[in-house]
Amino acid sequence: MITLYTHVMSPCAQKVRIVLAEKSLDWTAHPIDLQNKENLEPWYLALNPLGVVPTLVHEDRPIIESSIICEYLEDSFPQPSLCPVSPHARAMMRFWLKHIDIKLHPSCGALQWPLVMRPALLKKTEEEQQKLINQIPEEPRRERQRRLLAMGLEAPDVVGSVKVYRDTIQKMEETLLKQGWLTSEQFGLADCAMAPYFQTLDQFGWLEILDGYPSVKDWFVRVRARESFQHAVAADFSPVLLGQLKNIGAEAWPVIKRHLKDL
Ligand SMILES: N[C@@H](CCC(=O)N[C@@H](CS)C(=O)NCC(=O)O)C(=O)O
Repeated sequence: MITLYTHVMSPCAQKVRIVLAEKSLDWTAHPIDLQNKENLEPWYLALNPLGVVPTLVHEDRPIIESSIICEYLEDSFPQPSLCPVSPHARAMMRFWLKHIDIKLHPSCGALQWPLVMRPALLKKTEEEQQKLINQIPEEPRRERQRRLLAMGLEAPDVVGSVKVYRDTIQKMEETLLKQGWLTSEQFGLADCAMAPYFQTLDQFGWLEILDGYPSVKDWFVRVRARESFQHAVAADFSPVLLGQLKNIGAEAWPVIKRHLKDL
């Protein structure tokens, strides 16, 4: 009944997988080969015209955009609830979802894409590379990928992305000093949506970025200990894959650290 077009390392797909696990829903995974741009093939664009993962298909209807998918799952399968009760907490939930969609996600992409996707694209001829990039439907994403392909972590996008991460962590610390989870005392959709962006830091061995933010550190320890996270995210990272990611993360860390110092 539920199919998720997904990729192991996609934070947007991971957040949906966490929600599916929190709700103990059965679903089928359809992995999309992002390294080889299967997401731009006509059959996939027919499902998701933006050419990105995830796409959820439920009762033969595709739903796109990860935050919308999460809210759709909450509406369709309300128990156990991941939505806070009070109007203020619900507004905060939407604040976090929006912040993640428009700021943190592109920033995570600017840090992860050069390390994970760029090497596969660099193996193609320049003509093939540009042909694939030209097919990306949205201009900002297309031009950002062009810069990241050309310059890797030296692209101008990277310093701004490190700042967005740092500012997000600061805002989370202020919030988590007052309450257990991002929107209330209950784990909720905002926590599900935020968790993958810390998986990205963790997989590259960059959790030092949390030094000085004890509440955020503790939040991530509690997120990581949840069965949903273990099942929907951690289980997809084999020791071999984690070893590779830690190595490329360690190589990149001096650049990230330099940007952090410059903030
Ligand atoms: N706003 C979208 C963003 C989805 C997105 O950027 N997905 C990435 C993986 S995390 C992707 O499919 N990238 C493929 C590409 O850029 O070519 C959502 O929330 O679903």
